[in-house]
Amino acid sequence: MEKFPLDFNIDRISGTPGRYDKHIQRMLSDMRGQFADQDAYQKMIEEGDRILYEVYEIGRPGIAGELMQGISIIHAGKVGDEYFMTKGHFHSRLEMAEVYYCLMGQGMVIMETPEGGQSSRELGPDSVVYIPPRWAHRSVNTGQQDLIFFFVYPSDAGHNYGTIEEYGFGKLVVERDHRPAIIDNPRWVPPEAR
Ligand code: M6P
Ligand code: ZN
Repeated sequence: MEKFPLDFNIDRISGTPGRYDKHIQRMLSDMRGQFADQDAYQKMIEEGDRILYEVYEIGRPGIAGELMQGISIIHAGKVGDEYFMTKGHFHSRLEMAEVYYCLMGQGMVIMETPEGGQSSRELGPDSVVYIPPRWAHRSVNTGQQDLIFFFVYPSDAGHNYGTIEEYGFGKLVVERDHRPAIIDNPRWVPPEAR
């Protein structure tokens, strides 16, 4: 019991948890090939690498029945007209679900099944999104401030980035007329045609 404290607080200003086991920072350079506008990506990289999002993990043993918790912070910005976003993943154990509780900011969760089914939900202060089993998920910051949300998922779910690294998601979230719009990803190939 003592090895894993059972509670923590979240700082309402910074969104960071009072304790965590792992702090992951994902850089623009970690997202090569993920943003549709490759020229805009290249230009941004040349101006200097930067942190796109951060994850604070509160660990538990990676065994059945345990839950992993944490906070994700996606910074505001765009590559071309596409908003900053996470890499996105399926769970290695595909049947495992996840819950997001948004504390601050504005964004979207883009979801996709292995068969190519598409869905999305909005994230805003105090909204909760349930990501059902089998749905890959990527979160996107469509606002001007950090998007900060709490997540919880089975500790043994694992992350599978494979097909998403190759094809991306079927939908992109871009700015159109000063507001977010969901458009088709030209690079995406339906699973049955891969
Ligand atoms: C969410 C959770 C985490 C995930 C993080 C970053 O907070 O789903 O499990 O690690 O987003 O997303 P990704 O792993 O796709 O880069
Ligand atoms: Zn997940």
